[in-house]
Amino acid sequence: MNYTLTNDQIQSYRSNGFLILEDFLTPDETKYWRDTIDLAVKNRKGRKFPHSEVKTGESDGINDNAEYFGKVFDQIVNLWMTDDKVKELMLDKRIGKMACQLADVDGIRVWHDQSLVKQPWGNPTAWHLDTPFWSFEHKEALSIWVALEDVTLQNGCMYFLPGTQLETEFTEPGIGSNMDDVFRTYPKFRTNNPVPAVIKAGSCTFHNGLTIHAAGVNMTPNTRKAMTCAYMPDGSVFNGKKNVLPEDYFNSLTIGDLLNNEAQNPLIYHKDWEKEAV
Ligand SMILES: O=C(O)CCC(=O)C(=O)O
Ligand SMILES: [Fe+2]
Repeated sequence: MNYTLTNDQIQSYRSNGFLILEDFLTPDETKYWRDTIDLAVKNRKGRKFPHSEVKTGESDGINDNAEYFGKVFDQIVNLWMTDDKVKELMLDKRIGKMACQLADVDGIRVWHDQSLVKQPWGNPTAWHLDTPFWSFEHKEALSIWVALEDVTLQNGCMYFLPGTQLETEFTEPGIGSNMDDVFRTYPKFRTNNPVPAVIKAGSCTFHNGLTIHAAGVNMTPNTRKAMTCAYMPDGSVFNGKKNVLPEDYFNSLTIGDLLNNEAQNPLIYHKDWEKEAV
């Protein structure tokens, strides 16, 4: 795993709101990630969340229009909670450190991971923001998106609108069937040019959850498999939204509570750990 970031890469992430990292994993690591994640997905038997019976493709209270959204991708959330090998991959502190360096924060917690498989002929992923869905508000929340197969213009690569993270907000434009719905909230970005992230298996992207992004339609008879993990800066507090939180935990929270439950949002890296190691 190439987990070192140059200053140029960090600066590029800060101004553009995303970063493409070629050859993040070695070919052997890529195969291990793909095999491990395939098995963990299989064992979930279509269950979208660890704590409910909702199946991927069914209405989940987060996205409306299940019929359309079910064919955007198969979405299995928090695989780390149901598979120890995925847990080892997702809680890797080297990745946590990268996330901290990009976000310029002291510590980072897992918000949720998700396996995203665009099936053959899968619908495109409409332009959207991530952070407005989540149960906390932090301008530096971010995600890693690891390609488990070669990702091309044909099979549904990610696209980013550079710099938009500096001007978007936490209000929830949602994600619907129309590619351009987000521009009703952000008309000024309608004429911006997107950057596609065509990457080989084992390469990855990072993006700020406030960067407007999308993914293309899968115009191939093959899958497009990606593994992603969303990160919450340590110290973030509950904003009242349920998102992926299990019912019991959600009901126990009051707006303003620190989201520091290790079983739900493990801290995977903190700057202080470096001092302790010395
Ligand atoms: O993989 C996709 O189609 C979209 C992924 C995405 O929106 C994300 O990782 O935030
Ligand atoms: Fe997203």
